[in-house]
This record gives sequence, C-alpha cells and structure tokens, in this order.
Amino acid sequence: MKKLTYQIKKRTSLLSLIGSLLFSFTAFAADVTIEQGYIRATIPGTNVSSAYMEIKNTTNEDIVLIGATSKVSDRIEIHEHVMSGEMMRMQQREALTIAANDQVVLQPSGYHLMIFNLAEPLKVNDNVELTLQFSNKRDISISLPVQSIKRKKQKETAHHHHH
Ligand SMILES: [Cu+2]
Repeated sequence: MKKLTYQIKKRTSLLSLIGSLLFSFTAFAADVTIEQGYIRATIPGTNVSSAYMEIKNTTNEDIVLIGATSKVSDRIEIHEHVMSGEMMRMQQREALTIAANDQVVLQPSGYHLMIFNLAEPLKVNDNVELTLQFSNKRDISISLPVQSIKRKKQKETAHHHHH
C-alpha cells in the first residue's frame, strides 16, 4: 500500500514537472494582431456605438479578452448577440477567449465591444483609440476608424447587370 502511494506521488510530480517545462518553452511574444477594426458612427440621438475587429492569436496559448478602455467612454463592455426565442438580443460577456493559434471575429450580429456613455458623437473618418485588456495583463492599444453602418442590401443590389 505504501509503495503504491509513493508511485502515484512520483508520477504526479513528474507530470507537473513536464507541465512546467512545456509552459516555460511557450513563447510569450506578443503575436496577437488586430485586423479589420472599425467603430460604428453614432446614430443621431444615441450615445452608444460598437467596435468590431478580428483578433488573431498566433501564440501557443489561449488569450482572454477581459475588457477595453478608451478616452471616449467610461463604459465599454464585451457583448454577444444571442437568440431569445425569435428575437436577437445582446448580452454581456465577462470575457472572450481567443484560443491558441486561432482567431475570433467581432462583427455585427455577433461579438462586439459595446461602447456606452459617449460624450460626443463619433463621426465617419474620426479615429478612436482603444485599449484592449487581456487576462495576461498585456494590453493592446489600437486606433480604429469610424465607419457608417454597413448596408449589405446595397451590396446585393449591386449585382444587377448593365449592358
Ligand atoms: Cu451590445
């Protein structure tokens, strides 16, 4: 009985040793890139907006987005759209994990950064500085252009042929 306990302990410590070795080999280089980012122009009469982007994680570790800050707002939340019956509604997420060597797309009707309490309207061609906060305490600052709401319908009607 004593022998068995010893063996188990030995195996556990060996595993944790291997684990910590693997951990230390993993690169911590800031191979996290933000692409295709933009912020929606404010709809007149409102003081909210949303930010969209692709977050690419080329590290071998999952990273976790836990929030964002900006001078233009004191309240930015991570949101997602979920179906509630037949209605699409937004709900807040505490965090958003970008798996190792993977990417997450923040886009209309999906994940987005919800920006509340805008002191001033965001106008097309403005640029907004945003700092993304990750659980590993590595912040990433980005500058996002303000764009008007993209209208898919206009793109679709552009398929008409003109001879
Ligand atoms: Cu939202």
